[in-house]
Amino acid sequence: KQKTSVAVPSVNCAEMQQAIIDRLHKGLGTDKNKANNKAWWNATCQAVNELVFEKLTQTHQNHAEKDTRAVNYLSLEFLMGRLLSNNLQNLEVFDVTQQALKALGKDLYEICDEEPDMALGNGGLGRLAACFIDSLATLGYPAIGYGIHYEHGLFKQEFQDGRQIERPDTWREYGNPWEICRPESIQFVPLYGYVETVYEQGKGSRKVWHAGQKLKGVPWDIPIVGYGAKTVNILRLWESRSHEAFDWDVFNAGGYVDAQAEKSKAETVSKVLYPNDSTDAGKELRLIQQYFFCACSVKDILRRFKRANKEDWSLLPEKVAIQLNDTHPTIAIPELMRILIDEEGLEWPEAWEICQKTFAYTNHTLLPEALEKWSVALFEKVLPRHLEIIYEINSQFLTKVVEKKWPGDDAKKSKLSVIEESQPRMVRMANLCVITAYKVNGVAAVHSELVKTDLFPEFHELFPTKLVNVTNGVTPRRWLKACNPGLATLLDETIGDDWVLNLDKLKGILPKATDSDFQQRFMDIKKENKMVMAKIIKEETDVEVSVDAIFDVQIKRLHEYKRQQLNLIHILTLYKRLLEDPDYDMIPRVFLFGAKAAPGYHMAKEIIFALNKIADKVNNDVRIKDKLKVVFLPNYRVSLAEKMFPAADVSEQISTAGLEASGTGNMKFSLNGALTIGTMDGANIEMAEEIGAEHMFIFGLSVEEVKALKAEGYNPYDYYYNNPELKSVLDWLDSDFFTPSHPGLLSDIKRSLLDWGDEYLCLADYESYVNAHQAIDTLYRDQSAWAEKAILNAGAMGKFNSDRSIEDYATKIWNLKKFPIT
Ligand code: 26Q
Repeated sequence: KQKTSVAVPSVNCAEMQQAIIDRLHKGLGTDKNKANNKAWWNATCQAVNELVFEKLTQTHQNHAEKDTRAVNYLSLEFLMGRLLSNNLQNLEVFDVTQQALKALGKDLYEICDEEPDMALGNGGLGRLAACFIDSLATLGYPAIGYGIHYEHGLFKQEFQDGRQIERPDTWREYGNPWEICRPESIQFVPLYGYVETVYEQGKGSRKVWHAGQKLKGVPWDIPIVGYGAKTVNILRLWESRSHEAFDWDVFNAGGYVDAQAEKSKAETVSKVLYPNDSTDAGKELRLIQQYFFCACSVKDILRRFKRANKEDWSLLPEKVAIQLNDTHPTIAIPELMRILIDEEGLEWPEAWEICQKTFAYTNHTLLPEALEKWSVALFEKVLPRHLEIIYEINSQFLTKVVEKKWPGDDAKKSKLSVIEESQPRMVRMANLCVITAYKVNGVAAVHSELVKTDLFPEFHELFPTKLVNVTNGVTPRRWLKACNPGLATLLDETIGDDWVLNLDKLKGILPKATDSDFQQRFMDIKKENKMVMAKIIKEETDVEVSVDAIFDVQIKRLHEYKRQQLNLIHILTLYKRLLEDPDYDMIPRVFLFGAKAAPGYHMAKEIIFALNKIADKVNNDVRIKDKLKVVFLPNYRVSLAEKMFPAADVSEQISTAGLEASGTGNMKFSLNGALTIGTMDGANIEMAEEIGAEHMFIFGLSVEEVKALKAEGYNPYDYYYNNPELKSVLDWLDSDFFTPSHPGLLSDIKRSLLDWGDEYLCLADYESYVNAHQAIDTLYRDQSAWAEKAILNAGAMGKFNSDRSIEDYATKIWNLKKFPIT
């Protein structure tokens, strides 16, 4: 097939060589004989930047000139991973650069491995934001990502005697070639203090917030190169510094030391990413982080708007869409109200109308404990004026909207109120979002339905067109083309190379699913990827694994609802069978895990510990003849994920039905030719629609069955006593078999599954999970049948690409038009 892509490399090999050498000399003050790989990496990045900055300026000028409508994506997290290989891909200069470096005696893959991950996110939500800004740039939409320039991203994970230890992440320790500081766009952010009501003759009153502290926000821009490199958007990350002039008052009052203390306090605001991927109860610093970056971003948006539109505020909703990535940036709503009313002098009704037309909100969770709440007292202390505004929004909503619909119904009012009348009183951020936003979306079809029926049913009655669905997707540039060059090349040769921009083209391989030549090539690529992985496993954990084994992979944050513990008890089941019958007939399996636990999440850490202890035992047990291996790779992160997805045979997507909003790893696995063992949850359901459920290993209770079982009263002991194999495996955890001379170290896992109620129904799904694994074993014995299904999986992933998600947002929510760069 011919090449269908449009762009030609903007540089040739000789020019790229020269550019890299130049950057070594002029940018880094070294030369090719002295430079280490880090320096080569840095020089290569700088050479790439010369291509990027040109397009960045072009894009910026185009957008500014035409004052186009743009979307502003506000997110506390952008889990970018590495940028060099991605930028090379998107600029379509990867091959040229590889040749250039080769001529200089360097290997591009090794150079790329020098880059520290930009881990400014926890997991799914943060990685989704990163995929979305890639797609926005690729599709040519005017967009800015706004976030925090954390000095330390998500902690680095190490294991000590099987237990997780957290170490600080230092991605920026020696600078970062991708970011540009923009001191010309700094902003100042007030905090604390009190609100004064100022009465003016004939004009009524106005509010003045006298802040007790002010922070300086310094923007760092990361260029986001779209594939084909026509549009280069930016990710703008705010770093907090002290507001010198403000602190000088302290200084001049003789408080030199106090002023220094103020300075380091200000700098803590952007110091570290909170490592929880569900709410971290009420930490003041987290609220300040949220307000700090929202205030900087809203001011930045308004500055740009004013430059083009003077003060015609009614135009704001036409020019600006603000997307809130979960409730974390909700404070942007009262902040916009505050600026419009207190600083720009608008009346409440007009300001409120503008806000309602500007904000949209994405919900990512149904877990009740993950719905964000802040105590009223904390709000009053940190953001007194915002609390007043929230009270006013709430009071108007309750009297004008809820009272109209349900007159005299106080129960409805207290349920829908932004203020929860608990002890202490709390501000419910999700309610504020749903009341204000013109659209609210869930992230997969089933999740969006549950948002309507279970999470916000009354809001759905009040605003029947507000709640919509946009199913998540992943960028095929990073998650196929860059991470799996073998498969990408096979696709290029089979269906042409424009699948990268139009993933529906993958359908083109479906007719090849039964073609034995194609099957062979597909499986050979998988085997090569497994060999790369096996080498990493050996280096990282000293465990030897065979690439003839099934690589069965579960990689995601550690959470009880994601049910790594169900995987664990299945592993114990196989191990027990092997010990009882050394000839037990099974295809060798390698169970691979990668997961970080929130540092304060006890049970998650216990599960990591247990898996590591089981791994020690299993991997060193000669009796089972290498039929079983368990590997927990430390420090799971984007760059490691890029090596694991392409090497997987089996994808574990086993959350309790109704609890995983979407999942996005599930898509990456399938795209790279792994088969899914999964529940009917999140996007798994839509994947089954696209692939055909018969080509997946679906097991377990459905959402409806989960509800029914919980309603009738679930008792895990019923399953324990009725299934002797399950009972023996759970009892095993009480022994000292896995923790010699320390019985009971793994008992909490058993207790959580029995005495503490097994909230996530592991025992209810156990039997059907074990059977699904049996079916995997059976299918794998027929390599051709396996290959056929793997191909059918990859070929059906067209829908799950983030370009489609972004087109959905653009049409259903943002009303955004593409903007061709000239
Ligand atoms: C909130 C308050 C205080 C501290 C931390 C947090 C916090 C941080 C991160 C709460 C939640 C998160 C992250 C949530 C998340 O990643 N959700 C996942 O989003 C994915 C993208 O939509 C979905 O695919 C997953 O199903 C969902 O779990």
